Amino acid sequence: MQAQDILASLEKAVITGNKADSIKFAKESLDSGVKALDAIDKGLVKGMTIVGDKYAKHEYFLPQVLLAANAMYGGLDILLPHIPKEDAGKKVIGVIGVVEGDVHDIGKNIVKTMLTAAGLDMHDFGKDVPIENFVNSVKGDKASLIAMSTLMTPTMDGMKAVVDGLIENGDRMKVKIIIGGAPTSQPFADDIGADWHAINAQEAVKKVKGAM
Ligand code: B12
Repeated sequence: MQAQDILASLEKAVITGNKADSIKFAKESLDSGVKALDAIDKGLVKGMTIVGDKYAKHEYFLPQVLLAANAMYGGLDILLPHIPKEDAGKKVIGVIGVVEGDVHDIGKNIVKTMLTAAGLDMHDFGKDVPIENFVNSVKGDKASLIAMSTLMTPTMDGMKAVVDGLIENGDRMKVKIIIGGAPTSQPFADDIGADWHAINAQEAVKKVKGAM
């Protein structure tokens, strides 16, 4: 099978919510020398973007989206361990999580893996993370990077609450803050006093590695 066909099969596996195929073609992509990151970006993520569009147009409903997410995770479980890792000597400690009220964690998990592969020591707080867990991470986890994700508009304010909490407890200047997820942007990051916004995991690595 050609690389192009494998990527198209991964995309289709997510769109149709077929976890078995997602796993099968993820393995096939590795066997055929397709880079894990390409299989994720040009296969699985592409499929999930189409699922998102269909959901927005009411062509898909939550059960289909759940099946698609499940299929996406099937492929990710195979591919993420194959992202090449850098050995970065003394490690920067980072914490990452999805802000309170939001359970969308697929993108966060990709960003976590990419930052880990880039040599950071990432502590994963998971999803629906209380504000104070992020705020206390500088003292508790010795974090010098906080990465926050949200895909929902109503939960964006949680990011500002984290920045405000860090200012209040005197830790804001000890930590860099990067945010991401579809409703966020660099102007929003500037507005709430975060350091960076990144559109995807690759850009997150570039911004963090460039500065830290
Ligand atoms: C899959 C999905 C679900 C799954 C989530 C499964 C899971 N484990 O994550 C399920 C079915 C559970 C779900 C539930 C809901 N969902 Co939903 N969901 C989606 C969908 C279709 C895809 C999201 C996704 O995984 N994309 C693929 C990943 C790889 O992309 P990504 O998350 O954007 O991540 C990339 C970048 O954003 C960035 N990034 C992400 N995080 C971070 C963090 C940092 C630090 C950085 C630097 C970068 C970064 O890098 C990532 C990788 O490159 C989106 C539609 C869409 N177009 O996004 C709706 C969407 C996000 N959902 C939506 C809604 C409304 C809901 C529900 C409220 C629905 C309901 N009525 O119950 C619930 C949420 C419940 C809750 N409290 O959280 C809305 C949000 C609208 C809004 N703006 O507020 C969307 C946009 C759909 C829509 N058009 O209405 N959903």
